[in-house]
Amino acid sequence: MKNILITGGAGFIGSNFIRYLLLDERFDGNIVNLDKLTYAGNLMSLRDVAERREGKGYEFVRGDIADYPLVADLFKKHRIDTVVHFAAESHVDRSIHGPADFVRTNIVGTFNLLDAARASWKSPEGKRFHHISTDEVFGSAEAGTAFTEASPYDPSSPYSATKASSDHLVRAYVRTYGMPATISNCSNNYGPYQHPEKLIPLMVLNASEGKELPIYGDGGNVRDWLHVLDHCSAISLILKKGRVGETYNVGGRCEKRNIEIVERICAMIEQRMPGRKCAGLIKHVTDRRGHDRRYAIDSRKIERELGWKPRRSFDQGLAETVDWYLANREWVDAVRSGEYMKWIEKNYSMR
Ligand code: NAD
Ligand code: TDX
Repeated sequence: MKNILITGGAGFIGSNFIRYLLLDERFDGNIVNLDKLTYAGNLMSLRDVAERREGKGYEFVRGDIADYPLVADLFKKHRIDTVVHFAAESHVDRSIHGPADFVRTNIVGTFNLLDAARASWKSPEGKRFHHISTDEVFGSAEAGTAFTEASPYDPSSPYSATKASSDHLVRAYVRTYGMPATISNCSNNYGPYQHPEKLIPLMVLNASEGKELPIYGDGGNVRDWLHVLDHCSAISLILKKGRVGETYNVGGRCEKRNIEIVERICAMIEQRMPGRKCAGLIKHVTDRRGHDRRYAIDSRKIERELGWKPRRSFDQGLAETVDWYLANREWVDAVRSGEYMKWIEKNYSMR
């Protein structure tokens, strides 16, 4: 792991992963962060890192993973030996309203990266392609069951169908071309730098601003929550010790109903903002189409084979996350405002 191409490193999990690597004193590799800076990518999430490390083992490139010449050029120029592929259109609701970008980035983009790696890597020795995927590829889990690595794929949304498709491409490249690849399918992440379109940051910010808290359907849908830094530690372990061709499921053993999460956030906001009353803000709205009822991950394989364990309890992680969004208004305002995109257009031309 010397010259790492990280795709989607300006997004939620990618930016946390880059910080995770660069804060580790034992890490002596070089990182190229390739990100298109869509509405979901935000360089402010890496401002501290860039100030200290830009040009010193860290480089940002604004570009599209679906642009083959660009990707091939980066492999060559930076002698890339490792890919950690986060870049994706990631929001289920957006995929329902406009699936085309999801097909382009999640399927064509992943294909491009695989093909550029195939063309560039003459031998699999010392190379690794790690593909970040999701538990949503398995569809909805029946009560009492949890997804294993052998669970059948049964995606419900255009988002999860495109992620499933990209997983299949990665596996096909392993079997057909001997691509030294691994895949991880992770459950719902939470933590700092997550776009406020997603449940937890949306509810924290709306509750703190006295805005409505929209719960899809009856609020009984269950997600399995994992702190983003516990996901980062899983990815790092897979890169170091994971077996080529294998898939690892990563989850928090932390199933919660959406309504329970929102009620907890309300209680935390009321505690932190005396006078604010949140219960009346909860509003049940029309359900998401194709809404999976429950996700649950069985992560015994990564625990057993690689010794991974999540370190943060949900109580502690959620409280820290609520505090982070309340303390980082500058980041929130930048993500929400069109001014930020104008600044990006001015300072970062597309490669
Ligand atoms: P995100 O939406 O916060 O970030 C995605 C990043 O990819 C953004 O910075 C965006 O600008 C970039 N991007 C989008 N299209 C691109 C393109 N064509 N070329 C280059 N860059 C592009 O997403 P996230 O929540 O950080 O998710 C990262 C990965 O993890 C995704 O592959 C997602 O499917 C997977 N995942 C996410 C979760 C979760 O709970 N957030 C859980 C499991 C798996
Ligand atoms: O306003 C809302 N109201 C609501 O009830 C939003 C935004 C969400 N929800 C519900 C839908 C889901 O049951 O909350 C749950 C979580 O929703 P999201 O935050 O949109 O996440 P989800 O659809 O579960 O997908 C997330 O986890 C898996 C990520 O966005 C995916 O990229 C990842 O693969």
